[in-house]
Amino acid sequence: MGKKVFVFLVLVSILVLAIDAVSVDRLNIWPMPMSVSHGEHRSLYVSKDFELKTEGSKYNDASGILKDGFSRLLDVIQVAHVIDANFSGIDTSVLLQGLHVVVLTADDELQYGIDESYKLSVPDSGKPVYAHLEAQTIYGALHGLQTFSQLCHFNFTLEVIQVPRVPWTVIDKPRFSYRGLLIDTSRHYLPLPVIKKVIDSMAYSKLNVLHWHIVDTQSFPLEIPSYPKLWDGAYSISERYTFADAAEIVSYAQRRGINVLAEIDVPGHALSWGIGYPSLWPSKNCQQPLDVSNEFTFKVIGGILSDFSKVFKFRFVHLGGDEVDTSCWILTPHVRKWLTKHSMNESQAYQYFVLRAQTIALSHGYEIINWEETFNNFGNKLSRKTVVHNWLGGGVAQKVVASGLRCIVSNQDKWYLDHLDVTWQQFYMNEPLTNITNPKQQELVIGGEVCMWGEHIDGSDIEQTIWPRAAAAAERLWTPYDKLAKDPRKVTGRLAHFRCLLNQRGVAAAPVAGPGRVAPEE
Ligand code: CP6
Repeated sequence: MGKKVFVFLVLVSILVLAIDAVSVDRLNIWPMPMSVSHGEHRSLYVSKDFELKTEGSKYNDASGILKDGFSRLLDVIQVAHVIDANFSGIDTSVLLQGLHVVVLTADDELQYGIDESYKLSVPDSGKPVYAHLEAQTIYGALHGLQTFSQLCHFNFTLEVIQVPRVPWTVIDKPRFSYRGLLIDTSRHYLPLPVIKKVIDSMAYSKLNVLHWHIVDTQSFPLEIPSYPKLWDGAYSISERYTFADAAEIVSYAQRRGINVLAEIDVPGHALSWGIGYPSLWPSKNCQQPLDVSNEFTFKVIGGILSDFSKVFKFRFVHLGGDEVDTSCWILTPHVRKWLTKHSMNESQAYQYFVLRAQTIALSHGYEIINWEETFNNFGNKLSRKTVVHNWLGGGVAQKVVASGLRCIVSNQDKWYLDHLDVTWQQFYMNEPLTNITNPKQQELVIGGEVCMWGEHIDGSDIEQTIWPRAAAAAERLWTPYDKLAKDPRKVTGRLAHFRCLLNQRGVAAAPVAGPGRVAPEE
């Protein structure tokens, strides 16, 4: 590169910087980190040979999680598009040569409550210049890579990727350990590539639990090796997941720092179980709830949970327990007889069922998540290892934590993605600790989850139904309370930017605002 060209480049950079000063004026990081500081006037340019260094890490990356994460980073910041940039003549002090990642924990076990913190810095000088990322765990480091990707901007004039406003220091960790998204593969089958894409997009907004509502009344798409006729309840032979598919999803998610929470919703929401094993139905006319009087019911639950424990390594399993209508139990003669023999009424039988399922899950090493009706009906009987999953509107979280149990928040009027009329602003403003002031009780709210129930969506529109609203909740769950906007209008522009980022990365996120562009003051 000649001297003239270089001078021209510098002039153009100054111009671009002037434009940037206006257009990159706000911090476009989503979710907002705990602490961010940056410079004003200087940019670095990402070298086309941008490399990963790992000296000093205890973590040896035998599984390649970091290497793959770094390679995805290069993809999303579109390093490959910098085909014309020939930096050979340029001062290397403005070139970012790579990222030095130090991970302090050797193992790569992903589990509830692991350390997800990271510290990211991009200096404004050095010879050569490296960005630094330090994390306790590989999964904290992956969050740091996501943040770094959001500091990178494609500069259309220079056709380079730049990190504006160096130096950067980001210190970050999540507010809540459980940041979930529910998908429902019973109401509509979701092909594996669709699920994987949902997992990719979760990682962009630092969500960390994929709650897989696998089966329900409408279909049973998953192969269960112990009871191979269960997936006779699938819609068709092509709308099924093999057990190996499930393992593949778990591994795909784990490599992106995302836990998979498997659910079997019992005793209601389980009609499809009886397609392959009709004796799970109380009778032909009473196909749910599952037959509480039949020992086979609990053998099947035991078989499923035993199989689950081989692939779903998350500490929790979800046992549902919601919307149980027991009325046809008493209309079924052999069930009624059984109830009389055991001196149980219907609601006692519901309790017996849920508690027995809990005991089976505990015997396979799981802690349990149950929908809130179980707490509302017999909260004091639930295992102390239960996490109560809120969804109704009654503000149950307050009561759950007062009773000493843990809670996950998903109120249907605020965090149900299938409610299309709920805006991203309402998602953003849903505060999990509403009316919970005691710090000990606050700790029992382990997080929250947005729910993409599948009655009215499938692979064709799941992305734009989830995004950008799930991202609004993701910030609520990640960012420290005092850094959250009190008025969602303050974050419209930044969310619009994140939504655009999702679009660039191939995720069909819907628009954030109404017609036209987002006003600069928003
Ligand atoms: N399926 C299951 C559902 C719902 C629940 N459980 C649900 C209920 C009401 C609304 C949306 C979803 N479709 N198994 C409740 C937890 Cl509005």
